[in-house]
Amino acid sequence: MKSTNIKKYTYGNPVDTNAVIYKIIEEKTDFPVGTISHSEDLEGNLLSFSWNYTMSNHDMIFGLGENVRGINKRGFKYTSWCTDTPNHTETSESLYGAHNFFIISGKKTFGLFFDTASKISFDFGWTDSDKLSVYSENTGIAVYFITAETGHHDTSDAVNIVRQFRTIIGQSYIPPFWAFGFQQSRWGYKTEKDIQTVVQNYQKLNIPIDGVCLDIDYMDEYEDFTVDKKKFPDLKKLSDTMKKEGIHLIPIIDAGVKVKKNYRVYEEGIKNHYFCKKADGKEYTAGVWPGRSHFPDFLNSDARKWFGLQYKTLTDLGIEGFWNDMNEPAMFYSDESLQKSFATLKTFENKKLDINSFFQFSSVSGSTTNLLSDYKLFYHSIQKTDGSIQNISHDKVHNIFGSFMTQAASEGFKSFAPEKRFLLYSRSSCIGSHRYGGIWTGDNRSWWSHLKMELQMLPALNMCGFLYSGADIGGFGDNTSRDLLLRWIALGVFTPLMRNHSASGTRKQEFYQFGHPEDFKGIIELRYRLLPFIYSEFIKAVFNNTMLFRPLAFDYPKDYRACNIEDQLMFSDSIMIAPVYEQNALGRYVYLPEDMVQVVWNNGEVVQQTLQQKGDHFIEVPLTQIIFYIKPEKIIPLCPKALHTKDIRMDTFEFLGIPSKDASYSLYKDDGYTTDIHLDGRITKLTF
Ligand code: MIG
Repeated sequence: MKSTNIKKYTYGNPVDTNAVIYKIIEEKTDFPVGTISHSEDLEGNLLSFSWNYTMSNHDMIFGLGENVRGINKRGFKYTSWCTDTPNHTETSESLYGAHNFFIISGKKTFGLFFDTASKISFDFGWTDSDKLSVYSENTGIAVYFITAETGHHDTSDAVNIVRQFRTIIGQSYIPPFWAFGFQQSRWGYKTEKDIQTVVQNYQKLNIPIDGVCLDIDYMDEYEDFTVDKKKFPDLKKLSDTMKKEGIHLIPIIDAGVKVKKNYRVYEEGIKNHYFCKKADGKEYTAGVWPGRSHFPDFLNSDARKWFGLQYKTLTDLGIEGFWNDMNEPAMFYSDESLQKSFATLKTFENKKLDINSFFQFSSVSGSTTNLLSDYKLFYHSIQKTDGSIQNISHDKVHNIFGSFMTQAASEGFKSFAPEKRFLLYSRSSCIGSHRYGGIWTGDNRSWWSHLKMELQMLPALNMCGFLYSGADIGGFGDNTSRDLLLRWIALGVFTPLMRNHSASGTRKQEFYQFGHPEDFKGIIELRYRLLPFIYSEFIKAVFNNTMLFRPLAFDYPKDYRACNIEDQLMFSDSIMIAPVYEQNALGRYVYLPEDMVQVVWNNGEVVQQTLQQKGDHFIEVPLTQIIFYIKPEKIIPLCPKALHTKDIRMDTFEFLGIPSKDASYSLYKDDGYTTDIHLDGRITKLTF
């Protein structure tokens, strides 16, 4: 790609992460901003790399995708190291993804993408308030420096920089239309009967729904691509019947393959050397849900192709959507880590423990999970473009493992059903996998702070190409509460992935488990009535490389107040959302950066539309309500009520916004199912 605004600099020998699909000529000059220092070994591999930059007082930092803390990421430190971290809090430095793109906005505005498969850390003024530093080691790194084009028509330099970045990383994944419907999930649905009961309960209450997830219990002994016949005697029949009623079943696939004689997937993987191996050439074994397991080498194209084809065993049963789990990869224990633990435990035996040694002792058995020492023990075989094979230890490519599992599934679908769109979302991800699937943001908790965290994370995910995404609504771990769930779906109305999911052992979280389920119904109904709009905006964002969710700073760069708003988001080019994220809140303060139409949705209908003036307002928001804002010149189409996406009608609309003869909406329509997707000729202009 010819661009004077994107410059690429390479240090060491980077492993191909498959993040950037446009070839950008490497610069030989010095890095244009800040200072880079790096050292290499004799083979040119990176030993260390750092970039240091002095920030100006008002510089803000946006990006880094899936991470804790605010929309403006300044003041804390973050580490890209894909981690199974169900108990994360606001001081957790690593979550499930590795999304190394951010924008510094202020005195100088530019974007940076640190393209590496390995660990990298970002200190955004944590150690020293005006110092920004990025540190990495291992093999190599490509750094992309992006500045805004002159004379662009975007609302801000940040929007323009994101557009350029998204162009070089390639088009984001598009799921089928039904995937924009509501999905109900729980780790704990064990049998066909459980699934039918969930669906019946939703149907009884006339709450719209389009999907139910199957968690690990549908499998036979947690073996990938098997079905437990005792619990699901005829999955094909179940799936077909459900589909007729407008419900898709969405099974989970885990990264680890059970070590078990005569289990086909295991045997094929062994025979063809598709699993990751140790230095001694034996398959690496770690304990995950199936017990002792091997990990497919997703970085090896033959293994990847093989694994991708396995999904056919389930698509042959009528399945059209999947979620990929445990692909950081999470490891509960390994032979090695257990041995070490046992050995250490022995040293405590028959000793009189004092308080220090007691605490050392009690931490030993819990210290076997996700160890760097384990990640160093197994290898990937990557076919290089010149035909040679590169064997590389996992720790050096850790952050792309989950991403390449997503790619495996996607390439599988493409090979056996090239014209069909499948739903796919993954727990672990890296920039690059945004082209192959969506993500959910991993295990969260039924905490108000995690609702707010999702709100603040959404624009950063969009910057990095992840458009089909969302958090576990209601919270995965811990017991949810009715008010938290209601507030959370009020945000979920706008997230492309809208899924209620919870962990086994927690309070049941389906909407019918609470009093007055009609309150939930009223909110889900808004989602369905907005779907033609949400879908149109999603597709436009994919093709135009724009963000569905933006910080106000991106739309009102000259408005100092707007730039510092941390709890409101722009959605598409017409809406501003201001979710409530606090317990027992009567409502909240909202800042309007310009005059906007306030829409009040209550109990399944629009009850008020009023023009509100630029400035600060306190709005009361009862639990049954969603309040959002439309820009004055915009109108939003609402389709008639529907219980499933298949029943959504795109021929009659009501409109939200101020009626005027000039107002129109550009609706995108397609079949929702095939991979034939393009904007040309598919846009209808809707007017009042
Ligand atoms: O160690 O399959 O994030 O959504 O319900 C837990 C059981 C494994 C983690 C996933 C979660 C899923 C759960 N899995």
